[in-house]
Amino acid sequence: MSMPVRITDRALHAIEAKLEAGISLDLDDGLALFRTGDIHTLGRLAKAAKERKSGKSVYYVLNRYINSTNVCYANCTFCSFARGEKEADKVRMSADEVVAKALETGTNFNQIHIVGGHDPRQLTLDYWLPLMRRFKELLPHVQLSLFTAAEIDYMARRHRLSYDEICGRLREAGLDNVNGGGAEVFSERFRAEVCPNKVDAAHWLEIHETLHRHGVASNATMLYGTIETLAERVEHLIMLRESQRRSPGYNAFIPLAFHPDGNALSHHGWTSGLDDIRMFAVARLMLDNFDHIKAYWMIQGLKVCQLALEFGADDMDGTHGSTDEERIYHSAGTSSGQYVDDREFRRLIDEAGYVAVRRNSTYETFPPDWKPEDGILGREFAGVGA
Ligand code: V47
Repeated sequence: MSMPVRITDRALHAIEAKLEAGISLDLDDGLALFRTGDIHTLGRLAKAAKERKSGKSVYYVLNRYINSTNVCYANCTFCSFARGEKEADKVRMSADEVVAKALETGTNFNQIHIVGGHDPRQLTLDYWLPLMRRFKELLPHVQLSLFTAAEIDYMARRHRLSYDEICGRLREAGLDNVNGGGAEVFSERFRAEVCPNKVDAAHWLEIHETLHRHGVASNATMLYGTIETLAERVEHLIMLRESQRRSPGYNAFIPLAFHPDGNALSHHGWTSGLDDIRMFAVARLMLDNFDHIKAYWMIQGLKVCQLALEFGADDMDGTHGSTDEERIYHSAGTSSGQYVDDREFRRLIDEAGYVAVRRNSTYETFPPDWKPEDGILGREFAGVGA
């Protein structure tokens, strides 16, 4: 005999009815979800929403992750990664070094993920366009997931190009996907205090919408756990949902838990496991037009990310090359290592009762043992506009 489902928070009854009728949730619903003490119902609703989108599939990618420069003058107060030109531990890779790093452990991977600082000597089209073309020649099976909208805004202003022009040039050179960073929290109050020198919310959204019109897919993020209010979190999610309606092309949303070591916001400390889990679930329920909610092991740790699969997440990102040096989260105190084997992703996904599916940046899928010699297979998830 099955047990009746017990909902202890009445607000969740109305939300469940809306979800079943396919009605998007509003600000008050989002606040009720963040505040509910009925974490089990929250998880059940988010898991059901995930399964309506992608059934039993949970995705991972064989990836090369590179931070090509940590020189940055944006001075965001949450950041522990940025270095100035004269600091001894600045890292600025030449194009040859970036290529060598990507190839360090062979060619059997499907994505290169690169983000870096606002570095006047590296963040130029003269550096990036030839490097992107070189990657496409050497590794035609690999998708390029490069930059954030903040970096694209920086390059556009430097070269005095419109967003339309720069997105067109980057697409032509082989850009497949743009990473979700730089979004932080869209609230003007938050940005004025935390990241006043970075692209504002309207321009961040405009860049992503322009990329989508050029056929470049993208991700979106939110940095949570500092000075933002719960209402600002929900408003951020609603702004992303509206942007996806105007110009579809976002694949995944990734909640970025604040890491406090070595930055000016350290006094906010670490996010809690419950806050992390709620963040995944609320994102899944608010973002009804995003296919994927990504739980990135390097950020919340493998254990929380596996639990996130019970709370609406359907993607664990993936491997880094074995010697790669991710710096954004490692300089801010993450205890995740640099490398997790793809067998470990499959084991964790399988143990959670899901089917592990290997993907690339735009969610084209591959058998686990796929190799570049096998040629491109499968297009179950078409990526942009899917
Ligand atoms: O915009 C920086 C964040 C972002 C800290 O698209 C921090 O798959 C927490 O773009 N604590 C850049 N967060 C990283 C990024 C990204 C990350 C993971 C997945 C994807 C994707 C993209 O990193 C920045 C900022 O929001 N960040 N410092 C910190 N101390």
